[in-house]
Amino acid sequence: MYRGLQVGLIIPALDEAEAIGPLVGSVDRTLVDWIVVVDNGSRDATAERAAAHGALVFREDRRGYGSACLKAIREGPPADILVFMDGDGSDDPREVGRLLSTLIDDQADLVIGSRTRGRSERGALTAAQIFGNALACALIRWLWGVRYTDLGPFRAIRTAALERLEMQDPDFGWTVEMQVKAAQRGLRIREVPVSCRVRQAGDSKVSGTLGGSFRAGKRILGYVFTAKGREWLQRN
Ligand SMILES: Nc1nc2c(ncn2[C@@H]2O[C@H](COP(=O)(O)OP(=O)(O)OP(=O)(O)O)[C@@H](O)[C@H]2O)c(=O)[nH]1
Ligand SMILES: [Mg+2]
Repeated sequence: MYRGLQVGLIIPALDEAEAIGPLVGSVDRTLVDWIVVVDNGSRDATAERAAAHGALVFREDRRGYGSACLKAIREGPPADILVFMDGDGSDDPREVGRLLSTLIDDQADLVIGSRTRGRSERGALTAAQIFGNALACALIRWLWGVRYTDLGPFRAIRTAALERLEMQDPDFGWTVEMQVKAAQRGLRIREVPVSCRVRQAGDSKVSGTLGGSFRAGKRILGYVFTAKGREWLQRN
């Protein structure tokens, strides 16, 4: 509960057995009412460890980061505010309070945790990730006039605002979809610096591999151009 508001934390996780327990266990439960870990068919003990540390565990058979988030939004307990965070320990749960206070104090609808504005541990962000993020943010600024500095996973949003976004991307287009739609619909957007650590254990599924980075980059840039194209078609 944060200043009388119900807060839910959503963590998509795939094969994060080593990192997920300590991560879930270190969340300040005076701020967060419930934690949902969405497991996409992990082959390790991710689900058991998350549950043992107090998370509700959902299973989603449809693979993908966005599918997991959508499952939690649809089936999670009620909340006024939803916080999203990765399951590999890269984001620091101690910074949840900073996202929440900015959301409330600045009367924002969406608060993005910006890793480029915060302090990143050496090696936490790859060159491809930094370049891809900067490019996507520059495009969003050019096309919609909203200035973001990151597409990081760590973020907080009011549930009512999220419903207006009608999120759909089942994969790694999820974060950019939320930010583009927030810009299109004129949500009140803020950023706060967050720190970013090297994943605490386990294997990378995205930016740690060349193929993963390429797929995510293609999906993100593809989303930006498609969104603009659709907007243009609707107007003409
Ligand atoms: N539910 C679900 N979670 C996923 C899937 N793929 C990745 N994840 C989770 O999404 C988060 C981001 O994936 P990572 O592999 O850490 O990607 P990254 O942060 O770009 O790369 P790292 O440098 O390894 O941290 C992690 O919490 C993963 O467990 C998926 O298909 N389903
Ligand atoms: Mg990661």
